[in-house]
Amino acid sequence: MPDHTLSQKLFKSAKEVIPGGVNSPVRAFRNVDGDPFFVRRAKGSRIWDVDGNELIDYVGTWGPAILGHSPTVVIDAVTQAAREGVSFGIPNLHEVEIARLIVDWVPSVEKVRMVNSGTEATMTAIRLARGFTGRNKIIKFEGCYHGHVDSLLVAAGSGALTHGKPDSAGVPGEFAGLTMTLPFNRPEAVEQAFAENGEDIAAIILEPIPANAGLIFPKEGYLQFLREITTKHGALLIFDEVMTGFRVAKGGVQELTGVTPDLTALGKVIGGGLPVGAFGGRADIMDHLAPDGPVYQAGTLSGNPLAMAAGLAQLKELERQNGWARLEEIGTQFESGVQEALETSGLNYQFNRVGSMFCLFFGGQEITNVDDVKKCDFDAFSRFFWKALEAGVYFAPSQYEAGFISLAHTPDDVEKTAEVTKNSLT
Ligand code: KE4
Repeated sequence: MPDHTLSQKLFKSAKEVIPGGVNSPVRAFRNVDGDPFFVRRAKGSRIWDVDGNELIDYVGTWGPAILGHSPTVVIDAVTQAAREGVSFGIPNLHEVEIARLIVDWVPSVEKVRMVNSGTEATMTAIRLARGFTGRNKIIKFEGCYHGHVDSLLVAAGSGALTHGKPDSAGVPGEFAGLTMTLPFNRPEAVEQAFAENGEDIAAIILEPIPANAGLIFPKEGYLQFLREITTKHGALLIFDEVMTGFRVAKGGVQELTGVTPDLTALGKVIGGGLPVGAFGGRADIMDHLAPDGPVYQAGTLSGNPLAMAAGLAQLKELERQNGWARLEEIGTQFESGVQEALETSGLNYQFNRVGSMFCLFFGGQEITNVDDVKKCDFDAFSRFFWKALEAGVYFAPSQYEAGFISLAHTPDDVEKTAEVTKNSLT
């Protein structure tokens, strides 16, 4: 059994001064009924905890580490930028460069604004949709997580789902009442919502490939259906690509599927590991933002030069390496290893993967939305998680999270992971 003495000491101390001992709930390992380890450092596909245990990491700081941890190009870019100034609060060239890159890469984005988290991105996209349409109601889907935005912490995924509290305390009923939460992959539910509320609905927001209730695929034609019904009723379609943006393809899900939203929220990969989010879309909508338009949004550290330099370095390196093709290669090897492990175990668990994002569902049922995920065997998941961790492989500590492969994961890493998976399945 790996030694976790120092992690345990740190966690005890952390809980005295930080709620739950963590700065984000999912890190508390509650879904796997255990205590978290504390990290000392991370490089490439590996992390080392404070007790010296080395782990192959498939969480990748929840998505940003697409090149692997602490990529040299990012460290060099941030170091160079820091020498010229760590924060300005004044327009700077990095902001223009990353905005142009996003506009070039993401099909639906004509203008973009940088913020500091995915939550800020989705929160502002919602406000902008309401300001642009003059309507108040929003549709979201059960199990989709869009950050801790008051109006979207209704039947949310990720940590909210992990902790069995998909509706947060502290969100007034008046806020939640403006959010309709529907089952994903059920067009009839959306048709009914528009039939009953049509002209009051400002927007639909969704993760086009939900990855906060595991990894769930939209049924054939579903995204196009959402595009058509929102257009028909004068509502906006918002893709929350904080997780999928720049990861599943250069232009995200909207490039993969050809379905073009009106607004897109971005985050994670875009910051190279530093705090960055962004939202963008049609220029006629984005021009409603202050200082030109009536919808207010602001941020002291928005466009921070270090964060912009990190994001630019990461995105350019991803393109230079033709990262998406390589991630597909590594992902394919990873998937065949998992499928072989499942065959050996005789378990008919469901394995979903798109590029470098994956989820192993501990159940044989078809997975079409979060209701199906809730039928998984969470005890079996927890046993698997701990056995894999003890064997040196760190998967996301919740059945409701996706896993991430990076360009730093080697064929040997993937081969070892397949072996560990085979030995950890029970
Ligand atoms: P942040 O505010 O955490 O940067 O982004 C919120 C967010 C928005 N949209 C999607 C699709 C997201 O996945 C997220 C955040 N993802 C979680 C992991 N499932 C972050 C991990 C955490 O909460 O600690």
